[in-house]
Amino acid sequence: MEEKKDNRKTEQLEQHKNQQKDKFITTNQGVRVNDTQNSLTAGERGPTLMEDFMFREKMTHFDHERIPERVVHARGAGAHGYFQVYEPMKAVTKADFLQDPDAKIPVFVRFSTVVGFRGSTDLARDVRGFAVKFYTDEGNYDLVGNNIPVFFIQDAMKFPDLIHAVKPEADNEIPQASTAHDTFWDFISLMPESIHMIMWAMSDRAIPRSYRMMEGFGVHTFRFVNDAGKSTLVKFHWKPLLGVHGVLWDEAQKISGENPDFHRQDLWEAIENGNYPEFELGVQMVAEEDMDRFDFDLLDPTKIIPEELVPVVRIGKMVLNRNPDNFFAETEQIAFHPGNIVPGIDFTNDPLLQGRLFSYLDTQLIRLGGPNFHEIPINRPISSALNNQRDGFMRQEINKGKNHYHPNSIEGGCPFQAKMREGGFTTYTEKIEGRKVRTRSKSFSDFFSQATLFYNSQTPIEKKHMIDAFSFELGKVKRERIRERMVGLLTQVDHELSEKVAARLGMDSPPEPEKPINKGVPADAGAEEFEPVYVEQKIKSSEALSMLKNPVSFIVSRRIAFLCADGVDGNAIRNARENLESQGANVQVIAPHSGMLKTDSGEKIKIDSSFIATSSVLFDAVYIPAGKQSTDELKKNMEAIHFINESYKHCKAIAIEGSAKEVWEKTFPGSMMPDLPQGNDALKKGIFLDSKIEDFIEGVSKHRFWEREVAEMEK
Ligand code: HDE
Repeated sequence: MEEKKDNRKTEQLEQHKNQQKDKFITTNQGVRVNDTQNSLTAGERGPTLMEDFMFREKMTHFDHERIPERVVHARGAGAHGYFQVYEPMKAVTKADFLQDPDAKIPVFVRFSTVVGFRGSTDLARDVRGFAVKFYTDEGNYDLVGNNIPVFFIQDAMKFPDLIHAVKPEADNEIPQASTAHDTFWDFISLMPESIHMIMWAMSDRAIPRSYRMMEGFGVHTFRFVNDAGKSTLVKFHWKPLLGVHGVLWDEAQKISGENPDFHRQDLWEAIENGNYPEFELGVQMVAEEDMDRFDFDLLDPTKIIPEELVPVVRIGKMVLNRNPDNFFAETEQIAFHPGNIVPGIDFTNDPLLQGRLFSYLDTQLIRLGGPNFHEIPINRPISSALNNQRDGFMRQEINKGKNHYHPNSIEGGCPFQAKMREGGFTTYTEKIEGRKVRTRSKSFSDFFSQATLFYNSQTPIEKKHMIDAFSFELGKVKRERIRERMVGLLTQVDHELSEKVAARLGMDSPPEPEKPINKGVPADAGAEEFEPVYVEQKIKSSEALSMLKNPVSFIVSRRIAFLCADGVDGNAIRNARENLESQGANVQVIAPHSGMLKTDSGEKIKIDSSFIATSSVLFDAVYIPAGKQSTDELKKNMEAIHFINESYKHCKAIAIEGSAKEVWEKTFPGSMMPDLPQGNDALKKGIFLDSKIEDFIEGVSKHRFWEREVAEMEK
């Protein structure tokens, strides 16, 4: 029974799959094709004939192969999996998929970048989309989130402006998949409400190590509604079991060149190797009557609820365990929509969410070519979809009978409307009164306090990365006045931050602004356009906002480069490799040439990549085995030296064994030599000189040795 529930979407998709094995090529009309290499011509060297239906069909289909890419989130990667709730959530929601801990609810997840085109790079500094479609018994539920819990703007009306500003510039379509240009920062510098999100976007959250290692957030406040019709406000979180890890910006840029598909490939390979990505679903729940007890408005999507104020309760787990069979059919054609909800979940009046509820259905009509996109296999619910909607481009369903209206008597009134007790969706009966106005609520006017909270919550190294990010991004901005405005905004977040960024941009340090701190939003807030207010915060720093204060160690699926050359110590390489692989690490042998490596005892080992075909930035750690001849060759190899140098700079664990120490010395001649570990402090420095393999394993598990960056800064 359990297994059956898990497989229902897969089984549904199965009906649409075809197998080519042992089959003939046919036309789309089913006629077998005897030659798909040559067109039909009048004589061997004559013109192609109009009647060549095989050629025309093949070419016409090809000519129409592309569909418009998503206007945002164009580049993505997807996976199938399932979700299981831990305990029935009956007390707060009647949603059926959140009741039975034995039920595995099929899901499809699509991770994405926002800005770049479909063919852009995975490692752009960008927000990541985190969209989950739950195929529940009560219909599809889409949780269309991001890996950052807030958004740039408060009202959907500004979304087209935001996206125009961030996309490549209008005249020359430069730059690709990047925020580092004038139009983006021009817009941001004029939109102080965006500054909280900007702080997140300039943090290492925006350059994740992997889709498997990032959080997801529903962003808006939603509602749970229980059987009694009682509503509880809810914020959704996805917590990755591997923890949240980023790469360095220098690495991100290099990965973009070395392997623009880095995240896509990582996700695919993890699933192929059985290292299924896992995320816990967390909820922050607030009783409806407590809605107004915060320093900010729960309807404002530029605000988080700090976890110190409302804890995240983990209510279930999602496991991604199957790669798609066809990228286009599944990952490209999947259509998400925050308006796809099920009984037990409902919306709030967040003006960003309200606008999204229009946009997603609308965008699918152009992207997927008509109103029947719900019939595309990946979009079909596993519960049946039945109504009086008819016709339209590419209709798949054959609706029998005369009836296509309601009410009707000729078919006995079928299909029926479902009462609430029969599972019919009924909107939460929120009481609303008000005038029609085109304005922003005053309760949305505190733009800076949570940006400051975010900055204050970071470790020094995370702050450094943010300062670097601002310096890079604004360093690419050509117009002085835009940089000045941005630095001006940063002074409102944290004066020291703005001073540091200003110094890196060669600008004078702006004075510390007056920030009259209010208890609550004052009555005249927002009287002037863009006039921010500052509200005293209950908490000054939140542990949950820092990636480094929440470390999770693991070695499974970490990529470790073994740098070798012919003559490497065969025993050493075998032992280390076996140890690491038994822990689930992904060991790759890198050598000056491809093919086979000859060890000191003449044994042959398969080389995974030559130096020229790979790069240090594609790995998490480095191991340099002993072996006199191998050491002598690596010492002379500039690519090997560069590999080690860069791995050190990027704070990775490095193991050096026996004679390989000479390669290390060649990498860092004279005073360039980093301090080597003394006694037992290898685990502090991340350099494992003839260390026990257990120590190296622990080091790799730590992800990075950021302390090294601090030490280098202090030098
Ligand atoms: Fe989206 N967004 N968005 N967005 N969004 C789209 O829908 C939009 C926003 C998010 O993998 C589009 O099918 C508006 C917030 C994800 O297929 C489009 C506004 C959050 C994905 C659209 C927002 C998101 C999209 C483009 C402001 C996080 C990719 C293609 C009012 C909570 C889903 C499409 C996938 C995609 C509109 C803001 C997440 C145009 C108007 C906030 C993960 O409909």
